[in-house]
Amino acid sequence: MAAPSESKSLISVDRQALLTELGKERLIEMLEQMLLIRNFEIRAEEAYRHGKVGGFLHVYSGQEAIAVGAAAALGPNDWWVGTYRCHAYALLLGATPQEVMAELFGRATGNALGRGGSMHLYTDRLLGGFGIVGGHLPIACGAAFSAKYRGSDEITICFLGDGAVAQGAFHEALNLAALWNLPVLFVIENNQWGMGTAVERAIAAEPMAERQAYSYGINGYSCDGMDLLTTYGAFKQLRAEVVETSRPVIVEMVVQRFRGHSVSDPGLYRTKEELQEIMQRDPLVLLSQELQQQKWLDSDQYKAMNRKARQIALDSMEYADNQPWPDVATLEEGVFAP
Ligand SMILES: Cc1ncc(C[n+]2csc(CCOP(=O)(O)OP(=O)(O)O)c2C)c(N)n1
Ligand SMILES: [Mg+2]
Repeated sequence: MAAPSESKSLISVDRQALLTELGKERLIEMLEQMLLIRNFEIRAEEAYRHGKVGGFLHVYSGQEAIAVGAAAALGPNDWWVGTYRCHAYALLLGATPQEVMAELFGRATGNALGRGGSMHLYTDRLLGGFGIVGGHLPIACGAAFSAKYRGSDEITICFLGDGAVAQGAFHEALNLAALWNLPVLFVIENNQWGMGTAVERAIAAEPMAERQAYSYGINGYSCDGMDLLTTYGAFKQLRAEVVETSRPVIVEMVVQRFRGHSVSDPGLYRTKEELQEIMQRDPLVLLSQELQQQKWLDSDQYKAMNRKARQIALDSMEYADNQPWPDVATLEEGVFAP
C-alpha cells in the first residue's frame, strides 16, 4: 500500500451513466427528499425559537446530498449509525415527519416516545443518533460484527463529523474494524467546523480519510459531498468495495453546513460573505439545475415541489403541537437501572 499523497483526490463519477441509470423519476424523488429535509428543519428551527423544542437542535442544511445519496445507494438491510445531526437519516429510513417533529416537541407519540429529542432518532435500520462525539463508532463496529457473524452481506454505514477524527474512539474503532475485517463504511461529513473550531485547527493530517486509513491498512477516499450524483455514485462504489473485500472503508465527504452548529450558535466565526459564497453550491440548487438542464424539471415545478414539502413540514408542526405529553408514571420504562 503506497503512502497517501498530501492533497485530496476526489472520487469522480460518470455523470451521464448515472443520469441514465437513475432516470427522471428517481432523481425527482431524490430532490423531493432533499426538499423535505430542508423544509422540515426550517420549521424545526422555527419551533425551537418559539420554545416548542426541548434540548439541542442541530440541522443538516447544506449536507443533504450525503444522506440522500447514501439512502439511494445502500441496501434496504444495511445498518445506519449516526451523530446527533440525524433528522435526515431518520426521515430517509421511513420515520414520518409527524413522528420526528413530535419527538422534537417531546411528545408521547414521538419517534423515541418523547424521551430522546432531536439527537436520538431511530428506525428499524437506524441504530440511533448519538450525542457523544465519536462514541458511536464502536457501536457501528458491533453492528458490522453481528452482520458478519450471521453471514449476511449487510454493511454498516457510520456517519461522523470531522471533529470525531480527533477522538480516541475513532482510532479504536478503525483499528478493530481493520483487524477483524468488519464491513463498515465510515463516512466523515467534513463540514469544516466542530462547533466554532475550524477543521484545520483541530485535525493534524490532511487528507483526513486517506491518511487515517493508511495507518490502519484500509482504503480511504475523499469526495465532494454537495453534489447528489457524485455522492450517489461514490456510495455505490464504496458499498460494493466493502461487500467484495469484507474490509472497512473510510471516506471524507467534503461539505458545508449553512446554519450554525446548533440553533443556539450565532456563527460569529465566519462572515456573511463567506456564507454567501459557500451557499452558491447549495446541493438542492445544484440538483435542480441538473434536472432543468435535462429538461426533466422547470422552475414552476420546482417551486410547487418546495411548496408541497413546506406544507408537509407545517402539518407535522401542527400535528406535534396537538400530541399528548408522556405520562409521568412511565418515566422509568425503558431504563436499565431505574
Ligand atoms: C466527547 C464529546 N466531547 C465534546 C462534545 C461537545 N460537542 C458536541 S458537538 C461538538 C462538535 C463536533 O463537531 P463535528 O464532529 O465536526 O460534527 P458536526 O457538529 O460538525 O456535524 C462538540 C465538541 C460532545 N458531544 N462529546
Ligand atoms: Mg464538523
